[in-house]
Amino acid sequence: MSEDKKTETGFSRRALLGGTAVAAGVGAVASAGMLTGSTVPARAAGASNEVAPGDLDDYYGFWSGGQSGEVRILGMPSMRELMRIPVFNRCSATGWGQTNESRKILTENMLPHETEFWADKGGIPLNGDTHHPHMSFTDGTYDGRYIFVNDKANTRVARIRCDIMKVDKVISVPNAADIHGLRPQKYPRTGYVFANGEHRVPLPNDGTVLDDPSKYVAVFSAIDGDEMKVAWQVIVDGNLDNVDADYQGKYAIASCYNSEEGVTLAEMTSSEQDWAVVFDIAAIEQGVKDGDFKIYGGDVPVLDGRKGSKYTRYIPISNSPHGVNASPDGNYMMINGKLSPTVSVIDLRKLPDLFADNIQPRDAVVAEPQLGLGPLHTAFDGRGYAYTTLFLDSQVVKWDIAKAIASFGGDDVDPIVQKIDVQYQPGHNHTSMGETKDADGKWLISLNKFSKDRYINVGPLKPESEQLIDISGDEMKLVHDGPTFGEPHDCILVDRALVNPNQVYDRADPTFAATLAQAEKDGVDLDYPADVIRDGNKVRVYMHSIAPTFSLEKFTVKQGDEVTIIVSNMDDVDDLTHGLTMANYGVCMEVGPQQTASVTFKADMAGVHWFYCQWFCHALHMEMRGRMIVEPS
Ligand code: K7E
Ligand code: CUA
Repeated sequence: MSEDKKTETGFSRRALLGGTAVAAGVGAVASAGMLTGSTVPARAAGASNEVAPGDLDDYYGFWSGGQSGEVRILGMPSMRELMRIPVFNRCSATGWGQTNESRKILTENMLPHETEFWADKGGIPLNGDTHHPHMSFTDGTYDGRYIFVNDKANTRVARIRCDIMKVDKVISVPNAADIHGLRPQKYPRTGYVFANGEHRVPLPNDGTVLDDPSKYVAVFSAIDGDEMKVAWQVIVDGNLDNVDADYQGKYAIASCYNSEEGVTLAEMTSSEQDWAVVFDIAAIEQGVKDGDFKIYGGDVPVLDGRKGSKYTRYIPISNSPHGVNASPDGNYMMINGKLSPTVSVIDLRKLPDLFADNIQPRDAVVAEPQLGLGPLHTAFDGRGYAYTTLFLDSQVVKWDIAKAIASFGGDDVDPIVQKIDVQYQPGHNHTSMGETKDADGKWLISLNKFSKDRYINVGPLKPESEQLIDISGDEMKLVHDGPTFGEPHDCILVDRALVNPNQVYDRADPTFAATLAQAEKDGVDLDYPADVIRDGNKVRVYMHSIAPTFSLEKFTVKQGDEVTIIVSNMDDVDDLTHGLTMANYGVCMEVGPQQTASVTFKADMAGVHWFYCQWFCHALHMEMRGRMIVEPS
């Protein structure tokens, strides 16, 4: 950040906080942080998760926001919440869900029937149920490009760009119902994003088939993560819960907790055996090439992967398995038992033989350690140990993968190394870099569904409780309790060296390119506009902001006009965000440095209405405002 730019644009927020000397000092620290962590020594794991004031965290934690519909960024191991990324929700602070740019992203890939359904309901569903945030991979490890996340509530998948930490694509997944499990392809790269339609529904679900569950199907989708378009789908028996991809780029494996294909609780849990379904990616791609599919949902090739299909194999697993986790050595896939006290270990190297029918499905299972009650998810440290959450026992169990295999083979060895109590009833857990081949074995986070007495009472609705466990030594040690809101389900811990967001927007950023294209048509200055363009009863108000002013001190419209306000923030200083609130019109948006954002509303109320900058930016921030004068019609 340059001092010259600061003088051009007035005082930066930093300057306000303590004069130029301090500002320069803070700037220097901020720059060091940008250099992929190399200039700030990594703190020793072990003693504490404390990150002293002014020090930086070692990991980015990307947290699902659960029913809030968000994704959040936590600094780890401090567990400080650093940022919220609105995804499927309406965000009051940033205008996500209201700005034209965000609405374009949220609506452009809706299905035709959804567009029709939402037309008189605000245009978009503004709730979501995020479970599984995962970063894109290259060669088995995180590559810092994107975070993908599912919306179980409205069958969507979103992509977050890690350079600006904002969503750039949202797609509705046709044919499938209620996307739950989601994992990116790890090798050679992402590539595909695998997404499980959890609930079984008729295909097509258009009213032809109704209360006849025997005709419902679950749909597995492979989304092209570059194009954000469904590449192909496979229908399966049973339902689909969680999914993971291998490290070879050959298979994806999903768990099924309802092989009974029931629609009531009793029906769904009646049988002793469910299964994991294995998808052979190359065979499916060949099937698509050979035309062995039907088209549903517009243009999606849907293959039949039900029992007997060459595209899938069904491996019997005890009662209602849940989590699916690939070990970082690339050899095993853990299927977590849930209602069974076991984790079933599938040896991925046996899958070619399974698809060649040289072995029986159960022969692919090489261990099935009894770990405790309610195993849901498993994480890894890269040293041969696995860490499984036990929902009913409220514990995390550390176990030795090699010993589990030996004991399955008949050796008298106990794979269990240690059990540690967590507060309470954990779902997912996650280790630092643990879902990549670079699992570093430093930290484990347990995402607990209940917090009860762990925090001061905030009323009937309690926070979830994430607990940080030091796994760097021989023994697991609980070091920190961190509350979270909404039910996050899942998170990932990414080495900060792999994530390098921008300080300011690029003026050519595609998220507001359409807005600038319209500005160009209107003949206004793309960077420094101060124009009001009337187009029938549509009025486009172009302003730019440089702290502490908007380029228009007032503008006049007629009552009933459709007004679009387009603000370009020309401050080129990091952390110098402005915003625009149109008072009493329910309009508010973030405008980051070098960003353009716009919002459209109907100027129904005659009179004088102040717009103001709602993001503190300058000593004269309160004065950063202007008037919209609405002449009565
Ligand atoms: Cu286990 Cu939605 Cu991944 Cu909850 S899921 S725990
Ligand atoms: Cu600009 Cu506050």
